[in-house]
Amino acid sequence: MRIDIISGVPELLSGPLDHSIVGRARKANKVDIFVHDLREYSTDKHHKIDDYPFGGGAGMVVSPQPVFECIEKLSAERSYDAVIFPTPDAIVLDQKMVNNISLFENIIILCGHYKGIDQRIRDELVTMEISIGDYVLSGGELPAMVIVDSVVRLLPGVLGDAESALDDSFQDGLLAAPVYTRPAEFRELGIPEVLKSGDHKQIRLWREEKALKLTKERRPDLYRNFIHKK
Ligand code: 6GU
Repeated sequence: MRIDIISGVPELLSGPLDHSIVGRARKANKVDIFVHDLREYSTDKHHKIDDYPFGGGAGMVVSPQPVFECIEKLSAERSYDAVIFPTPDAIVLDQKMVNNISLFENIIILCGHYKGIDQRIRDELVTMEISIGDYVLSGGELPAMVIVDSVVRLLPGVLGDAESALDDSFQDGLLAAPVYTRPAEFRELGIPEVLKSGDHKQIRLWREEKALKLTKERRPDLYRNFIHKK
């Protein structure tokens, strides 16, 4: 998979893309990720990428010129399965959408900043708009990293068998059961006996029971869905 990220603040992206699972996946060529500085595409003499909103109002709006030129340049080189725009006024990302995005070959993620982006960019270039939850962030860079991380970990060969994504919370529609590591006793705090039993069937049953209980308590919406699908 190839991911092109377009941003007016590319500095925000370097940490998350260079470390941990995403960083390793890039080094192992399981994914190609390129960051494009929107300012480099601006024809303005001060490399401006935004301007005042028509009709007035607070904040600046990302201009169409640099975004159109950047996306047109990329699109001339290969075809893209999706141009994703992270924005709070969109449907909220879930694991099913992440799974679908992970099947794409080439995607663009366009990070907006300030008050928003010129609507003509959304009308003409963006094919998928995604929110990461019902709260407001200052820009699209952190949401873009959320999308990249959630997608990259699903790509073939990125996670080892031991850390298989199929065991993730949400992959079966339930929250994950608690986990423990050594020591089995820490400051007089023990762990559930069954996890030390070596009885894999009992361990599986214990985890299923915990997952169901947690989901019912914390996410009744997911729980109802899970019960209905059964
Ligand atoms: Cl995708 N962008 C911004 N700026 N804020 C958000 C969001 C996205 N999702 C939730 N809040």
